Amino acid sequence: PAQWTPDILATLMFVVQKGRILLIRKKRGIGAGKVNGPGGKFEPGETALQCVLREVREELHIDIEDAREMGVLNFSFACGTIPEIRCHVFMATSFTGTPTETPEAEPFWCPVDGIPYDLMWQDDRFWLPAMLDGKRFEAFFTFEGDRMLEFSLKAED
Ligand code: 6OG
Repeated sequence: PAQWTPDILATLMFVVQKGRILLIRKKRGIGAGKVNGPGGKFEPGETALQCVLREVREELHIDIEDAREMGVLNFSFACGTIPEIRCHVFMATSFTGTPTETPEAEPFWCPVDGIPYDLMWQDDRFWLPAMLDGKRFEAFFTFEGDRMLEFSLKAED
């Protein structure tokens, strides 16, 4: 939908290094208890890149060196009381510091061929494999609570 405008702007970061991906168990906020990448909501005046670098620093105490924006995820919720979210998704291969547990997130490395999709938001299995193949993408998802109702995805060939 071309005229769709989100209530919340957010970001996600996936660091991939030596066949492994850096994921978190999210301890609070939207999706607490789920596995995801680090990330979060924009602060006023921030760009997507500034937001994702700040969020990764706050959540894991590392500084990303080569962030690349790969795609955009748009989430709407059927109940209408949860705000609609547009999420800019980044990848990187290089960072400084050591991924450290914080009150927001518990980091862990996972083989890229063993991503625990059953512990993640239901949309991730549809776009994360394409992104890991280097494809750019945009997708729209409708959720009812935790349950994905429908989606459309455009990814590069
Ligand atoms: P904070 O509460 O941490 O910002 N997020 C989602 N990620 C996926 N993969 N699927 C969803 O399906 C999501 N809804 C939200 C975006 C929220 C964080 O949670 C992500 C942000 O990184 C509905 O400030």
